[in-house]
Amino acid sequence: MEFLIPFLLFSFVISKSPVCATNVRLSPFKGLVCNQCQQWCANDTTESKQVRGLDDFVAHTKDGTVGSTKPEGIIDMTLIEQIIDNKIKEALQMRTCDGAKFESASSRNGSGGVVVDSYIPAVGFRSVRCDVTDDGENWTVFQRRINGDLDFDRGWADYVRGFGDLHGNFWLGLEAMYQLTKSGNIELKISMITKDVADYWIAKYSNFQIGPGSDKYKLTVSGFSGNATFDGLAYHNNRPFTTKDADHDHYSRNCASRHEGAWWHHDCANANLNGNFNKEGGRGMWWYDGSYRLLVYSEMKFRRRL
Ligand SMILES: [Ca+2]
Repeated sequence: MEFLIPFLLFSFVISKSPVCATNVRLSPFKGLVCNQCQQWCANDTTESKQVRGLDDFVAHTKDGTVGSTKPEGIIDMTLIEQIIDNKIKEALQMRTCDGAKFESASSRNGSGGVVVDSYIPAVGFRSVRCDVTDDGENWTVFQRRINGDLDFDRGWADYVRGFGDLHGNFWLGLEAMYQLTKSGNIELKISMITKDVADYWIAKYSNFQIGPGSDKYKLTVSGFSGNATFDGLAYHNNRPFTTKDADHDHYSRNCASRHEGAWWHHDCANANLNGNFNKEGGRGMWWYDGSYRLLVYSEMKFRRRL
């Protein structure tokens, strides 16, 4: 998991230099690294003054930068670390792609997506992938499958926490999806490419929300439009999420095992976008329109309704 790497680095560095940890604490996210902090820290460790000017210091964190002017009187690096940590959380709180500014096409990773940093309560620091080229509007992607390199046949804990690589195949995680959609007024878009004739399908839903863990991350979805030949999610409205090791469906056995795809199963499914990328038939990755229409690409994303 790429999310873990910065924190492992953080743990290593802080153990060597706890006094000058500020720039390390800032480092998990690109663009938030305080290049000056190490020097300030080295110069000031013997002094003790009040913290002033810190608001100005971090005023630009929302833009992904940290002010370059040293905050006056800052000496207590532990206190600074705590305050900056809170300021960053505040700045990144529940950040999705809606408000993100993208400097230029060159900041994109080459496949129509940009990764931005977020802080999600009950989840922690998490990056999210933004789709910025599909129709010129910013969507927060929570499921992406571009090839069969990543195994999606996983259990409950993985689907709650999330897995994969934001630059490739991934599932953002049900808890993050709940937190980021619980305010309501969210719409959903699914982009798909069929395997047989390479049709590019869009399925949009004007209303989308994921419920809390106490409701097994129930799906709320309605208001279908788009050129997909069938409304594959209507059957799943108000259904809790089922994985192969957590059965919340109406089927006598387990739908996620039957279709090798965790989903908001009913009895069982009209869509199986987490199915096995490399399989045909009911265990594959498909959208139902009278038959299992196998897919070679899927991207599920949401945004605040305009
Ligand atoms: Ca069942």
